[in-house]
This record gives sequence, structure tokens and C-alpha cells, in this order.
Amino acid sequence: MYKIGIDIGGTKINIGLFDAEKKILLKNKKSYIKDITDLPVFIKNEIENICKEANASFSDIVSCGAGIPGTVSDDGKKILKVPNIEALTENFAAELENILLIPVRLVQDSRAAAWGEFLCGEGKGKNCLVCVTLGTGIGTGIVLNGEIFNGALGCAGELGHLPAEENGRACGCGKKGCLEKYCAGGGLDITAEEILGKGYKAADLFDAAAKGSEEAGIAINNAIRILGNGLVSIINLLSPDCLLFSGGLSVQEELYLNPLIEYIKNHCYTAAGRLPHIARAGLGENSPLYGAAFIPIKEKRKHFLSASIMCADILNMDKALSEIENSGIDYLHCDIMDNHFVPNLMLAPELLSKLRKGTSLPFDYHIMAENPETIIEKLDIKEGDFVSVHYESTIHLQRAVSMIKEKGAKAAVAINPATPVSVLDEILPQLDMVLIMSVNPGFAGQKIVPGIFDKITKLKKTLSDKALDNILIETDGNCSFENVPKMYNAGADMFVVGTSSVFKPDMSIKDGVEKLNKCLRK
Ligand code: S6P
Ligand code: MG
Repeated sequence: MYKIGIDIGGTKINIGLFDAEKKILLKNKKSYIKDITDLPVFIKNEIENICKEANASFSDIVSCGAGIPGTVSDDGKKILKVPNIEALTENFAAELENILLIPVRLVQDSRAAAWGEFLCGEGKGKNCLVCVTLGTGIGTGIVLNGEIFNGALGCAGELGHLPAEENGRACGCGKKGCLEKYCAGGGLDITAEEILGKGYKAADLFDAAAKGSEEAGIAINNAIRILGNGLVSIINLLSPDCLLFSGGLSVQEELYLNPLIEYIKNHCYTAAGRLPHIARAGLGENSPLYGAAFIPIKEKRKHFLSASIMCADILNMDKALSEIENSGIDYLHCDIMDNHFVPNLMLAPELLSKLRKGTSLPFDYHIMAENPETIIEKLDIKEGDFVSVHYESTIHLQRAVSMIKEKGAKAAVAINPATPVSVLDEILPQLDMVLIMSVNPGFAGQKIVPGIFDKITKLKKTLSDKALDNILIETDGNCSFENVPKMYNAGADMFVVGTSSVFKPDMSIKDGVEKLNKCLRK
């Protein structure tokens, strides 16, 4: 399982691949802006390259978070305001999601940095953290009681726009005299020009102060006082246990950061001498990458596709089996019918056993027969197989379930459309899966029966109420591109795919699987 973290800046894009233990496996920093016409496509290609280099499978990536220099909606799905980056349009997250086919969330970059430091950096183990990025402007991310704090109006952390001087320097936000116009890199550039002359930058101001220029020293101390007062207000208001600094300006330790920290310590309100931990961010320029990768995203449940072998081309079984296996199908659904329990006859256990030679996929046996126990005995079972037996087909259901387990398979009970979920109450804890028939069993190519989605929802709720969430729900019959997402949303995990989706004359199995996965990820 991998996650992707992206940090999108004005001219650079930084992409990182992380494992489940929050370890960064590989990262890639690229200049992008001008020549890229399609940012989502560019990102997908970069992720593919990173995966190749890291020997990681793209399909094992479960989510992607991107830090952006702008304001995003609370759910991280929409961009509300981004100055200067044309490629970042309102629906950028959805566009990226459509091409990566995994959930994508956006987060303001300074909040991503704070979250990264909280999870993996200098703020690990803390409770309330403020992370200030001192760059051209000032970005501030706040983590309150273990959660990123956006504020009710979404604009929490705009430290850079605290008013510092009445009718002062004009700010990009439209107001005058904002704090960052005096204390961040951009503001100190203006100060440098005022003191040293046209073309001088913040770095020259620090050089001049280091060489003893009194005027430069006073200007820097003035900036420290303004920023210090802003941060003291934040500390007095929030009482965080951690205050971190990152960004280009935080590297000026001797003349800027250290005196700033001293100022804060001397001026903030303390109780019993307790001060927050104040330091430089621990992850350097990677903190937004970590934070973006591990932004809380409700991941989609994994789903499984079980290809109904009775729908495959019997004249080209070898080819069909390898096509099925190479298309991303998870199981081979093997229907066994006796012409008594269902009005059809097919696929004897001996014949199914021979199919094993043509595939390494696990089997998903579906017994539609009277006396299923006699069939269970004949099944060729390999580790990882499922065997479903119909509730309606035996009066000794528990015995049949035990037999399945004794043979080393995972046990499932199937129920016909008219059989209520409640009949499974006693047997449920002994099962690995429940198969809900979405058509009357016996034939492929039928229409879904009414009420199936509610039935799945009911079973899902029963499983959840009984704390049996590990039991999968499978649906069989008319699992079409349209029905599967509805079945999934109702709570189903595994879908028997036949003539309604992956075995269509005008589409390859692989394309059918891809289309289904796309429908499911939307
Ligand atoms: C028939 C059997 C099923 C079918 C499958 C066909 O009752 O149990 O497994 O093979 O449902 O799918 P479709 O898409 O043709 O309905
Ligand atoms: Mg079946």
C-alpha cells in the first residue's frame, strides 16, 4: 500500500511516494509551470516514473494528497482561491482523480507542512502545533487537538495578514500594512531597498547587519518585534505545545530566528514556567509532502471482481483464462448447477478442476445444487478459494459450512432473491462471505430483481451491528457498469461479472474490467 504526496509551488512541483509506515521511498522535484499544458497528465507520468524507479506497483497506490499555495474547500475537493497558477483550476482535484483513479484531496501547503511535522517531524507526539513557513510571504498551519484547523470560514492561520502598520505597505491581499510585508522575505526585500538602495534584497540586509550596519540591524530587530508580537498573540490565544519554523528565512538563525525565539519566550504568557517547544521544522522542505500524503482521506473499501467462467468463450478457454488473469480479475467464479435446485445444468467439479491448469486465480465456487454436501466433497480446493452453498439447498447448512472449511476453503452462504437476510443470523459468525443473488439463479444475462440494493444495505448493517465487518458481501447476477457502483455503495465488496460487464462481444475483458473499476472509483 502506497500513498502519494505532492507539493505544488509557483514554479516547482515536488512528488513523493510513501509506504504505509509513513516512510518516504522516493521523491522527485521538477520545475514545471510554463511548458505544462495538462498538469494532471504530467503528474500521472511523474508518479509512474517514480513507481518504476522505486519498484512499486502503481495499482498499489491508494490515495494522493496535494499541498497547494491557496485556499481549498473544507473537504479538500475544490480550489477556492489560488493566485498566479493557471493550471490550478477549481476542479483540479476531480481532474487528477479521474486520471489517477484514486481519491485525491487538496490542502493548503502551510497546513500540509504543519500536518507533516505533527505526524512525522518535530511535532511528533505533540497535541497543538503551530508551524510557520517564513518564505516570500508567511504561511501558518495549525493542528489543534490532533486535527488540522481550518477555521469555520476556512481562513485560519493567516498570521501574515495581521495588521502591523496603519496605512503601511500595500499587500497582495488588497489591504495595507500586513505583517508579512515587513517580516517575510518579500517584506524584507522592500526594507533592503529602502535602506541599501534599488535592487538590494533581504539577504543583503542580513549581510549588512552582520557587517555592523546599525540601520540594517535596527530594521531587522523591528521585523523581529512585529513578527514576535504576532506569534505571542497566537501562543497566548491557542496555548500550543509546539511552535515550528520552516521556509527560506528560517535559515537565518543567528540574526533572525534565534532572536525571534528569544523575543517570543520573553513575551508570551506562561503558567508555571511552561513554554511550547519552539524549533525549526524537522522535515525541511519535505514537511508539506508528508502532510499532503497523509491528509485524512476516507479510502474506498477494496472491491473484488469474480469472473463467471460460464460466460467465457468455451471454444477458446485457454485464451479466455489468460485474458481473465491478465485483466485484473481477482477470482474465477465457477457455477455448479444440477438441473434440480436450478433449471439448468453445468460445470461439473471434475471439469472445473481441469481449468486449474490454465490459471493461478483462486476459485469462487457457487454451488446451486440439491445435496450440496456431495458436491463439496468433489471440489478441488486450493488455498484462498471461496465456496458458496445455498441456504435454500440444504437442511444441514452448518454441516455444509463446516465441510467447506475442513477442505481449506473460505465459506460463504448464498441466498436467493426471496430469501430474507435474517435467516443467516445464526450462521453468520461462521462465514467469510455472504452471496446475495441479484437474479434468480440458473442463467446468465438476466435483469436485476427489485429490492436488491436495500437487501445489501440491510445485510451490511447487520454485519456492522454484530461487529462482523470482516465478512464480505458478494452479489451475483446482472453486475453491470450501472449496477455495480450502486451495489458497492450499498455495501457489497465482491461482484460476479458476466455478460452484463466484462464478457461483452464488443469489448475486451481488460477494457471491461477497466471500465468497471473506473465506474467504481467515481
Ligand atoms: C447464474 C450464475 C451466475 C451467472 C452470472 C452471469 O445464476 O450463478 O454466476 O454466471 O450472474 O452474469 P450476468 O452478467 O450475465 O448476469
Ligand atoms: Mg453464480
